[in-house]
Amino acid sequence: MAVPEIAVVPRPVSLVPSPEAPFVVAPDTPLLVDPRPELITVAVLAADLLGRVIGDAIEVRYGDDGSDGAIRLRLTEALPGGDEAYRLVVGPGRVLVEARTATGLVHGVVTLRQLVRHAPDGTVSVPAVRIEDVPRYAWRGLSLDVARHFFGLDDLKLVVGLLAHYKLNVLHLHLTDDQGWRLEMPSRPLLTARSSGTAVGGGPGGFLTTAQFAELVTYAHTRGVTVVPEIDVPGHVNAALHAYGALTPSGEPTEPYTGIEVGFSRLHADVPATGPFLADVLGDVAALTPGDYLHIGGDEALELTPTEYARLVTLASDAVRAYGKQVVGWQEIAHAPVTPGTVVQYWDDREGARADRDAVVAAARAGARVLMSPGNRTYLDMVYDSSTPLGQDWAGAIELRDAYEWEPSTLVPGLPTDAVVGVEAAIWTETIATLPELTQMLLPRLAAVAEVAWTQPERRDWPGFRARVAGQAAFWDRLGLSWYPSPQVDWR
Ligand code: TNX
Repeated sequence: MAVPEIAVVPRPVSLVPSPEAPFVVAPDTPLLVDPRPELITVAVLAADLLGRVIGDAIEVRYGDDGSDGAIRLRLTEALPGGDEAYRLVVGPGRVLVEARTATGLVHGVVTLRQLVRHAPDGTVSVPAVRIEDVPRYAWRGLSLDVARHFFGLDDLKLVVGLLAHYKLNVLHLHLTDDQGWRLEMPSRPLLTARSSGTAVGGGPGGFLTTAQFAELVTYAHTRGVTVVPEIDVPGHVNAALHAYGALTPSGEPTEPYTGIEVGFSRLHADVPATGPFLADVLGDVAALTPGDYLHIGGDEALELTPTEYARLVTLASDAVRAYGKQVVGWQEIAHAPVTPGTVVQYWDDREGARADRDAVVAAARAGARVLMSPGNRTYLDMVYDSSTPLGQDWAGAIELRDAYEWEPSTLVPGLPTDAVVGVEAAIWTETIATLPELTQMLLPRLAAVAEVAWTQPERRDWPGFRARVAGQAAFWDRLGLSWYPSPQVDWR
């Protein structure tokens, strides 16, 4: 099956090809915008994104002289849908991208970028089309574990670019775990001084300075992506216990950990240093984060009694809210008291976790929102099949079709449909140490999860996705990215 002439991923709400001639991109095709501050940033980004795919610099011009042959970005209130909606109209004489916000315009530019064609004679063109689009879910993310193996600012920027290309809007960073602490904490300098130089298997580790984190947040924001930092407590804390011995009952720091077991480390509710530690690190992270959400982890704290677990999750959640942020936590936090608005991230869909499932439904009925990250669909560190050299398989093998063909709203029986806030893929990095390894696991499955999150269920179908995603290979190749040529797709 050939790639359709117009192949957008994720699939838009409405896409009507026009019989008109395509828009031909000339070396001097300008990008026109009103000189409003919020538009200048998006125009510069658009010129960069389009310029790179077109293979020529695109000049931004402020104001609109009404001339033919231009690409226009325009803010308008007269568009159905919310802040992320956009409309893209391409005809022989013009390209018009309209949205209510800069983020909507970024989505439109990304769609435009996916439509660019290179003819053998060197002509660059965009087929005539009219596209109206708006996301299904407000939260469309990727959770990336930079604790087991560290990925630095340049790698993270590349990941943000991929997220934006598939209209994903959250980069959830798993910044702390047993093996390392990856974000400089002004109030607790020993966390990175003592616990950033380790990683799984004895790798070099590393950490983001506060300045690098701020740079990443801005870079992401420009591309419509919000960074949601995770400080994982009360389990997964060996890096903290190694840096600050006062957090252990004996007062002695623990040894560094470079293995891949989970569930053995823990905070202690009755250790006096615990409360101030949580207040300090969550305060630091809140101060560094303009976004509304902080993730407190809460997963796999296997050594705690339910009562002590609830005490510690409540302590962390109260601190997050005191700093003006909303709480996100893995599904286990549903066993602790959950305040309305809290986002519970559903991940373990196995038989053994049915008690969590019931607790998640109860929390949602009490006002929590649920983020869907089922391990057997969206955990992109799972192998593709038994021949995949990297990854784990505790949640099963996930081929491309498995990542695509599932429905978030009916996954958890009894969950109110409107409790689902979105879909987030996750990639844990116990077995993944380099950027090529990372993108090999992300691509093509990230595109599948993005379509689950963005596209209405009645517009999704596997044969259609299978044909359209084949067109993405040229883009990954142009960026020099390593990706997995799933045998389920005819990549040609
Ligand atoms: C489970 S999913 C974990 C992580 C591991 C991952 C490996 C979750 C909330 N916890 O600690 O890295 O499995 O796939």
